[in-house]
Amino acid sequence: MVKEQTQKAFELAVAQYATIGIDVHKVIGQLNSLSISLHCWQADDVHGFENAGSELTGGIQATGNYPGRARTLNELRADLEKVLTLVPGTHRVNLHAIYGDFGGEMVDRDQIEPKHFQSWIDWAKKVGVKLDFNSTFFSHPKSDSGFTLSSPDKEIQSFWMEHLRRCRIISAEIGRQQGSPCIHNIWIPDGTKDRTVNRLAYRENLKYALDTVLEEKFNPNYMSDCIESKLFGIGLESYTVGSHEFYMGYGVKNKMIITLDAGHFHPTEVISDKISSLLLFVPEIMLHVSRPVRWDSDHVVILDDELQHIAQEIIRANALDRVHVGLDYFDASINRIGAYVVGIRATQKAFLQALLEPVELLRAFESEGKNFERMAVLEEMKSMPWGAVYNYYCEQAGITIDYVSEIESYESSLISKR
Ligand code: RNT
Ligand code: ZN
Repeated sequence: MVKEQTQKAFELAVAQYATIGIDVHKVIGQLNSLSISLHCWQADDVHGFENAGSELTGGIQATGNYPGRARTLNELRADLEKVLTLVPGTHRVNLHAIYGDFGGEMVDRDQIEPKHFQSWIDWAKKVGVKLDFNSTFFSHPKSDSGFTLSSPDKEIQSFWMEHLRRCRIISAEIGRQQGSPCIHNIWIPDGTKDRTVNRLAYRENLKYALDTVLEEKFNPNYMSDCIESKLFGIGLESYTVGSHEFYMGYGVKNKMIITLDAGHFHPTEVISDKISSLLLFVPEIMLHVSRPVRWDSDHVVILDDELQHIAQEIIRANALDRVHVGLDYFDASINRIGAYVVGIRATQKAFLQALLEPVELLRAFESEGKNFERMAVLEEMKSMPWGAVYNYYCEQAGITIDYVSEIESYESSLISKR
């Protein structure tokens, strides 16, 4: 139900955007078609359900010990369902291999099968979301050496190749059943703490492992792989096998989806500027929208400049259909449902603002050399009433804009009892 106040503010906004040639109703339709892939791992600080005590490794860290993390499949699904009631739109859920339904058994990474994810597929259908997938190359004794697919130890390397092989089969089965391609992300933590004299050798190993496993082809209507680079991990500061150059080369050569994680570059380097380049050379891009604070800290996404630039670059490149938008952060220091909702809302707001931009007008200024005019309009856009549009978008979809108190009551009635 749209409140009177929301409706009034919206109507004023529609009129104001009309003066710069923007059709707000059309924009709402475009925004509504943006499915954001929600990372299941924010709900439980990247623990997964393999065996209760497993420690998070691989150079990533969830800091904080806010009470109430999801400890079981049911708790995690309940949390995700709650999140989905608090944001407009139809979204996706991004699983990791360690989140399988293993029924209390120890199923090792080289043993997982589609049947371990059938209850997720059924759940997703019931809840009305599509699933994406990730191989899990961390938090396992066989990754403790710092190497997985790039390992010089043939036994370790084949173990992880088998994991990758199975994850692709699982992804394809998910995609087949859900009638939408499951995007399967490959990120490995491989690297070294100190300087290595074998930079080339590990990369050759990684290339060999990927070449071998990816030789098996799947129906693109069922699944597509994407590859995610990184700068460094905690304890792996000096060398990362899967660097940006490695995967950019690999992705361009093999026409693969490249994953850009906002936290995986130098502190002043931004992914927003990479989008228009990559789009010329790879078929699609997967985004891991994250917020690095000095390092790949995986803070909750907020509506900051870089998020706005990312959305603007995609919209200005008219590439919404070639970019998969996923979230990737894990803040264990605050209410985890709230962390999801704030990040999703921020992402939607960034895209909304980008869609409301009078890009043709701005381009006309630019081609005439009217750079002051371009700057002025860009500045004025920042205080246009896009917030009124977002509130209307929520309420007309039956979503409350008072999500804070909703989350507080979910916390006091459910989460606090965990
Ligand atoms: C790690 C990568 C990776 C993970 C998830 C859990 O630096 O960003 O995407 O965050 O797979
Ligand atoms: Zn990531």
